[in-house]
Amino acid sequence: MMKVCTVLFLLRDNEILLAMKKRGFGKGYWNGTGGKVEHSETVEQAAIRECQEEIGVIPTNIEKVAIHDFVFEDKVDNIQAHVFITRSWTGKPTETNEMAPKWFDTKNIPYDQMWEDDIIWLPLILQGKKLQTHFTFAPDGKAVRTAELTVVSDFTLH
Ligand code: 8OG
Repeated sequence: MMKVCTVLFLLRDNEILLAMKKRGFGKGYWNGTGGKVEHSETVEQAAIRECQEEIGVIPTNIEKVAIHDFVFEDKVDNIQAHVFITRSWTGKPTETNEMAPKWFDTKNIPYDQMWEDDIIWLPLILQGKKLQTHFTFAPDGKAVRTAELTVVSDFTLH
């Protein structure tokens, strides 16, 4: 089985909004907002809904910048994560039960408190690239075992 998820980053000037995940999968990591795509919605709708639920912001004009395939050696459920960025939204980032948002300078991203793969791809996203990737993770679900990255001009789903 594959679970389709979203990750969305707000950007302004030279800053990126990260949010500390307070519960669930990825707890204790800084990340974009996001979660599982429900049956009744598109991936884009899910990215917007999750952002609203998790930090009280409604993004406008989201742009897809990556599709990651995350394969977990010990789990039945692999993840396909669709990553978006936006520079426009309404509302002010606010802490909720799920996440605590904070602005970071893009030169000072706390990669040591993020998913281990993020340092491999997020810098490329911040350079304006679009990526399709395939990562495998060790049985602990955290350590990156293999990484394949392709820079794309368009996305293909398989
Ligand atoms: O709904 P749930 O809490 O399970 O969502 C998990 C979130 O974590 C979802 O937004 C996808 C995201 N996520 C992973 N793996 C990774 C990863 O390796 N890097 C980043 N940045 N996000 C990830 O599940």
